[in-house]
Amino acid sequence: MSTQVCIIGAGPAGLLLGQLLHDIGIGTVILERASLDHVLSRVRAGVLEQGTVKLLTSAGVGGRLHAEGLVHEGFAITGDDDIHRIDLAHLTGGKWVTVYGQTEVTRDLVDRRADTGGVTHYEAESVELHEFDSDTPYVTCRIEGEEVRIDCRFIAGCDGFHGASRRSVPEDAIRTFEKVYPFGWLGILADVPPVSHELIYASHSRGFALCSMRSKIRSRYYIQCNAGDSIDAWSDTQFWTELRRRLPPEIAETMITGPSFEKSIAPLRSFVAEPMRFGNLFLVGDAAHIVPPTGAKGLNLAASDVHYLFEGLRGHFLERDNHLLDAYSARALDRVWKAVRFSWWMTTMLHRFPEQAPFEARILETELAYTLQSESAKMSLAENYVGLPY
Ligand code: RFL
Ligand code: PHB
Repeated sequence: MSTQVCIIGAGPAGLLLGQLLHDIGIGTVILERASLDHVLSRVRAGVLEQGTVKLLTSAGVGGRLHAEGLVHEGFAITGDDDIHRIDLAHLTGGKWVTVYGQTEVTRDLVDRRADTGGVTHYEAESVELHEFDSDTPYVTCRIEGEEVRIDCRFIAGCDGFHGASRRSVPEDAIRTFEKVYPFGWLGILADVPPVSHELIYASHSRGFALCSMRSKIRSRYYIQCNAGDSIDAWSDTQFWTELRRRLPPEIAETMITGPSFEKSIAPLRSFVAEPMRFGNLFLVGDAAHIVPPTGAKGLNLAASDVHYLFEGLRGHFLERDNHLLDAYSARALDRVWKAVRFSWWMTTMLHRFPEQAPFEARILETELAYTLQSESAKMSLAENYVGLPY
């Protein structure tokens, strides 16, 4: 088998890159370790920047997104008793975000790839990358018990944090930066109307909570939990009780609860690998970087990486011009680090850290108070939340 770009991973990064390339006639094969059912059942991000929506639209998957996505022009940050609205539209000169689940984004991309005849191999086992420091790299794997070799010009490593791509780079060629936070997020999905029509980021003395949604009848709620907590230790009743306690009483009183149909715990970490190019292998999305979900940036960063790589590959194949491809790593990392900083800042300011020194605790309280009082601090928050331009 041979193709121009072999893409490892059929998450949003791999599928979006694959579609953009396919639509301008550049050949791609996507290799995905999991089954299609598994890929379509993962529940993750919910907030899309306008740049992400634009890119998805240009990949031909804007239909359902524009029809069903919820436009949000603001969100709330609450303390133990107080509620502050961050008016995104006002603070950014008219920008907004769209609430539309990653599960739906993935489904739309999977359907579009099938409709346009793109090749994706699911349940590809033992994916290995070879000779990507040459102009004739190749990927091997096992598909339905058969050994397969895919020759290509470039490899796009879109296989997430635990994938094979980053691990195949020699240790002395890569530098990594990591911060693991001493807590996780326990998240649930439930078919109950959201407690508010906008997202609520709750910075409570008992710990952080987030009220988000997937639609007008489906809520996505999170609470900060201990890093080592087991999911079995959290019944629905315990979850709802704790969530209510972390919201100002006037909001908690109006919350409608019901059985959850998805419940999981995500660890929180910041991670960056540099550079994002190794010869003819490019790392894209979570394969190269992870941010804690507090700033809603992970999927959006995967999209901006895809944009930069797509521009580079288009230049190479259609215009015989490599300058954007050569600039990929630097352009992507510039935006990545700004989102890493913002996500770290939101996480640090809004969560409660175990065993925190009293001085640090007061500084963080003051950081939040200042942010909510100062128009320029709120403008900076809003500018980053809606997404820096690219
Ligand atoms: P993915 O989605 O992890 O996809 C990688 C794909 O590669 C496959 N794979 C392999 N395939 C072949 N061979 C191998 N050896 C392979 N190893 C892995 C995997 O099966 C998978 O299909 O990475 P991608 O495409 O870079 O996308 C990144 C996003 O998924 C991620 O950044 C976001 O979900 C993060 N995130 C959020 N991002 C936002 O922009 N806004 C949000 O509101 C938001 N909320 C969240 C989040 C992530 C969360 N969790 C669970 C970590 C909320 C949560 C709770
Ligand atoms: C979500 O809806 O899953 C979500 C929303 C905002 C975040 C993180 C996750 O910051």
